[in-house]
Amino acid sequence: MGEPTDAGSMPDSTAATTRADGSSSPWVIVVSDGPRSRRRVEESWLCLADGHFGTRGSLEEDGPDAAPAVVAASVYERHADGTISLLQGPGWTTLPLPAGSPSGSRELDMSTGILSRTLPYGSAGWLRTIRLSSLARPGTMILLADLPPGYEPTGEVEVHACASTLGGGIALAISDYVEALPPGLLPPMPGAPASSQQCSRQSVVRIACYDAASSRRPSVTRARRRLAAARALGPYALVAEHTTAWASRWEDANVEITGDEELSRAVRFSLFHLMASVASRGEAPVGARGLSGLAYAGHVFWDADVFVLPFLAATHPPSARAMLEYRIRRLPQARDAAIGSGRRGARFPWESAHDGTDVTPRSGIDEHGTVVPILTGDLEEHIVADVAWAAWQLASWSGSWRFLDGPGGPLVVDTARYWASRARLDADGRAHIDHVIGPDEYHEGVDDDAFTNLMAAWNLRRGAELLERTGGSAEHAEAARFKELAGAMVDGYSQDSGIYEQFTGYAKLEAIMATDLGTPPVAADLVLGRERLEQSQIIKQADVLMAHHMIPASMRAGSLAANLDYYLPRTAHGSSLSPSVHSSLLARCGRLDEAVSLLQLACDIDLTDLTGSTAGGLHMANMGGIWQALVIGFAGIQPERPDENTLRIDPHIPEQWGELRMRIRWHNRRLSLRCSADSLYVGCDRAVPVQVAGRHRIVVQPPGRWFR
Ligand code: IFM
Repeated sequence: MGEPTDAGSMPDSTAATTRADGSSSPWVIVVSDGPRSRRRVEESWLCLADGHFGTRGSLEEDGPDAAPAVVAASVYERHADGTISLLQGPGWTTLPLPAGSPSGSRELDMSTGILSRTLPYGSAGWLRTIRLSSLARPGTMILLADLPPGYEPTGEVEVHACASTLGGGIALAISDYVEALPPGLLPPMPGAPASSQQCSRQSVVRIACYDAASSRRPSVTRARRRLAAARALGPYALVAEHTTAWASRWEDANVEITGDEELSRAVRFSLFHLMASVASRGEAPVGARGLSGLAYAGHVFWDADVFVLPFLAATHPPSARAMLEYRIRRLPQARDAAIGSGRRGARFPWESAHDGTDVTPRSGIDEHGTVVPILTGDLEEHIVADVAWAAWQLASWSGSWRFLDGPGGPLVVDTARYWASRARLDADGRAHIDHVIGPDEYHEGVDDDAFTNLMAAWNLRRGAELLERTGGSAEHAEAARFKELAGAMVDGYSQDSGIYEQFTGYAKLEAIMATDLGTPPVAADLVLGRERLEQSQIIKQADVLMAHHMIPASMRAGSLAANLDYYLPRTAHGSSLSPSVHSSLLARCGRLDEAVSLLQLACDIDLTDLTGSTAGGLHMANMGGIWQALVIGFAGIQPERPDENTLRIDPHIPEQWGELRMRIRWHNRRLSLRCSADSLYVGCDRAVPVQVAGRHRIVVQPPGRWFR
């Protein structure tokens, strides 16, 4: 069984979208201070991160109550029971306000990455704060606030360090001082006359600078040095460089649905948190909840490679490259794992943390309090091909072989070697992969999971290509073996039905439909119980359909519609990874109403805490999936090879949306697209060859042109 299911409890939280005066902005999430029971969810929504450090959006007075305050990418700790999770570092956001202060509201401006707060307070009438985690200078955080009565800033630099049992840690140098801030930095004072808004006011200026390291002591000196540099710059310049950095990220990544402000805001909420969660240099491990919470212990799953990475490959390639660097640097452990299981090549772990060994928990507690084994660490092997796919994605969006011919090559070739040693040939020469778990974690230890086999065959073929590109005769011989094996791989496809059987024996299981259990998303394991569930056709998330989503060119021509008809009704969406992928596929098939409603479901997962799990952090894979549904599904763009010389665009846009507008980067070009039900505009900064809806092939010259 996989780890505890994502779907479960009823929604009890909704991020507000309008302010008290009724105004709204498609760039702003407004959160009125809610009941204490919603605080943990609000902290996830309002998390601020810079790719390296994440600070949950706890209230200033929440103090030690907050869960957790600050985490740093790749800084983990080992607990007494041997489990490994992200280390919680010292916080920087506490102010001495009385807990239970009268309720105010907070606004996360996603265009600038600034979280502001206004609350009725003391004799001054209001207290305002703003915070940011500088995108321009990672590791530097700023809090500006009206001076609370009686507050004594330390003026001194305080230093805190928090050591991990794994040898690493997080260091903080922090200072507070009081300064008369120029108007405009803090939000306007509600109800105050314009003349008073123009006054400078005595304010708290807090600057907090971090250093972190996964396996050595963090450097307090470096944190102090960062602090000195930030103090020398001052709050005005720090805010300005941060907002400029966010503006430049949105230049390449913005998405807008012109006829639907709420959907635009929900999509941007996803993109904002994706951009904030991934560093642009070095290595970037992206946990299932990014830097916004501790659920899944901050471990890295296929969520990163398959769901998050394509968005970055298409909008900010340095971050996608940093994510792959995380995998590249852990190839030695993946090679050891392959050898340790009697295979060759590289076997990436289902869950990983700092050092690239497998950290998947071996057991969990079910809803009856019984200890149940968790088998995903042993059996969910498709992660091996997913990593190769991610490397290929970066190359396909960038239109260059350089990464694959260089440092990325082993991610594809060594993973192919793993499959070559993992597959079993039967007496008829057909290749099988026995005893795995596919993306559908409701069925364990199955043989010939179609997704796993199709991805393994895809991986073998791509590995062969790279060997042929760069190798000599030994490599050509190995490539020939890879291709032969890929051709022999069974895929469960039936010519008669047009359906891929999810795994051997799936068709004979009890045909229960998801709607028999409730309205998806349904935690079918809780409704049916594990034993009955395993004997049923109910699936947790896209499995065969996941292959249609990721490697459409490898699937039998025309097979998507029939498989969607067959598998969608059997899908409980018991994982947050599920709705967006189905939305994407439905859009490709022109089933737009259903596609829109699953896209909405995906947006609701965090914004309404749909499954009761947002308190543990935001669902990064779902957020990446939302972008993929829009770009791959609705706009119909899916680069599959580095050497494709034409950008294929095949939009399917609902009438009610008006235009779906998006910025992407493709083959070193910056593109801006406007897709509607009956027209398409392609804007570009350099000439770009495009093929629209499989028909026109034309080279679009800057600044762009319309297609109708
Ligand atoms: O990786 C996912 C998996 O596909 C379903 N269960 C949750 C994991 C982490 O998000």
